[in-house]
Amino acid sequence: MALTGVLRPGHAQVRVLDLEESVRFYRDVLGLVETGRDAEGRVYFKCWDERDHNSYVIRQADRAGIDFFGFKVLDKATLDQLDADLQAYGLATERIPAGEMLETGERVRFTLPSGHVMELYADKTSIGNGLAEVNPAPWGPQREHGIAPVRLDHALLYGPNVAEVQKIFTEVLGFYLVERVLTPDGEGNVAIWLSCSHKVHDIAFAEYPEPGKLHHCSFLMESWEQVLRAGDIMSMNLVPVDIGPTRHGVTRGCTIYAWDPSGNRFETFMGGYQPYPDYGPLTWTFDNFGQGLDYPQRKLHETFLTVVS
Ligand code: M3P
Ligand code: FE
Repeated sequence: MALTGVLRPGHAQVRVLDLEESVRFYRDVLGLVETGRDAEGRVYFKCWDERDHNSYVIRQADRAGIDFFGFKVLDKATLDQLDADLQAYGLATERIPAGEMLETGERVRFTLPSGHVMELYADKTSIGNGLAEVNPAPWGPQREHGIAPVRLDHALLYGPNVAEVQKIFTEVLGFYLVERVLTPDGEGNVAIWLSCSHKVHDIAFAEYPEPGKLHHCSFLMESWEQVLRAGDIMSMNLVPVDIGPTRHGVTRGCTIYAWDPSGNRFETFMGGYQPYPDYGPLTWTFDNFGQGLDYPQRKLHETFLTVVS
């Protein structure tokens, strides 16, 4: 098997200002599947075609933003090895016991120099996608409720020390650099897109003075038509849209950025290409950042640089 180590983005825990309003938004407008609530009051969701119990967890708080972002790794031996590797690299790690999140095994938690809390875990209960495992239908009723993305695809996080973050992902966690936007002097990167798979990004970072900020969590749609339909559903529900529908030059992803009721940006997205680890990174110069963000309009939208949660 070629896919080992870190498999994929597994979960994000995001803060919301009004829990029940947010549940209605994520369940009925974004069309996630509610899978549970815990004693702390957190509400758990998954996308319809994900099999593990949860991928997006919300918690009520007095400010929006992201608590942590977690990656699923192949197995327990991989988890222990990556924990040791992170410590050998000089990062402090912490073990969160199994069951602290519903249906989720032990997690290894660490904080990046960008201020973001990351987690690795090997186990989360598979509850399936509602379709049979023998002679399955291609989709079921859950795909028809709200926007209904197929999976949590990636996140873009804003914070300081992106060069150090890149080293941790590429030298310890087995990711590779897919694309980057250079600083105006061309000496460093203002933003990086990293993959642990055949996807164009599993996580991305942009340089920003304040640590630990969320730019967006991204949800995968199956087609451009489904992205446009997502835009229709956003407008029917008066969801504030930030950018799009359009195409990013970076990653070639077709996108809409919009905000949840608490001001957490999310993305409905499809497309891109399929990179391999032996491809060198694609580079965007700072003067083409606008094309990187919004290829048709060639516009470096102000909100992209300044609005985070
Ligand atoms: C993405 C994404 C740039 C933004 C690109 C964004 C270059 O690829 O998935 O959100 O500004
Ligand atoms: Fe994105």
